[in-house]
Amino acid sequence: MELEVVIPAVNEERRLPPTIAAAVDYLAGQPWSSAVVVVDNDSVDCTIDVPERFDNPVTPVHVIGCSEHGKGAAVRRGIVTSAARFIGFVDADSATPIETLDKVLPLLRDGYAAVIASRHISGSRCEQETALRRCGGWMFRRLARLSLPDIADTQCGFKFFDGPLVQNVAATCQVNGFAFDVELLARLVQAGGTVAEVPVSWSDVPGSTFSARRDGIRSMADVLRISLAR
Ligand SMILES: Nc1nc2c(ncn2[C@@H]2O[C@H](COP(=O)(O)OP(=O)(O)OP(=O)(O)O)[C@@H](O)[C@H]2O)c(=O)[nH]1
Ligand SMILES: [Mg+2]
Repeated sequence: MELEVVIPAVNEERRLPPTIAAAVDYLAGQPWSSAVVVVDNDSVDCTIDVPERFDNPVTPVHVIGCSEHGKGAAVRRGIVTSAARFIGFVDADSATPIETLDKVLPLLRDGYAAVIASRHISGSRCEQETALRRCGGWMFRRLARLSLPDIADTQCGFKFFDGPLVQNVAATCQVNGFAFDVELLARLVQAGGTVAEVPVSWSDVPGSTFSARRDGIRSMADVLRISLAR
């Protein structure tokens, strides 16, 4: 299989259907093979029933579980269980349009280890959230630059990778929360991989699972730990 799209999801029965519908619609129109896998963490709503509604022979859609909690753990589970040539993840909220893949796949085929959507480079458009999120995001980016000085936005929920390379690296990662992207990208770069950022037209979507207080503090601590461990 050419491309597997992982969607980490917890209690996403409302945001997931339009996201999978758009992904399947886009992927079915491509000349290469693909599949969608939702990685659920004990959702208490009907999240696990959503994927089968979209399953089809051209673009299979299925759901798997994850014993460890957190977005990072879920994305890693999707990565290590895939056998695709290219593997990536998108958030359940469709904040980044799936058509961004038009720019991503050619770069992966050119040999980039990771191609990631970025809200902070020239050409991107970002309809940004509250002042608290903007301020937290700014601080997080400063800390992330200690590990990844050349990457403007490590946190956009739309990243695609060389499959075998990311599988090797993901198996060594440990951060389970929202800062996992920094660890994964830093280890890819340490392994000799190159990262390309593509500008994105990003829109804030209501229903975020990210809590500035709970996840923000943990993410700052994780990103600091990642940079100190280098
Ligand atoms: N499986 C799993 N998925 C998670 C977990 N925490 C978050 N997610 C998913 O990870 C994605 C994160 O997206 P959002 O909730 O939009 O959070 P965000 O994009 O970091 O923050 P915003 O900028 O507010 O949108 C969503 O698809 C969530 O359902 C978790 O513990 N387990
Ligand atoms: Mg989001």
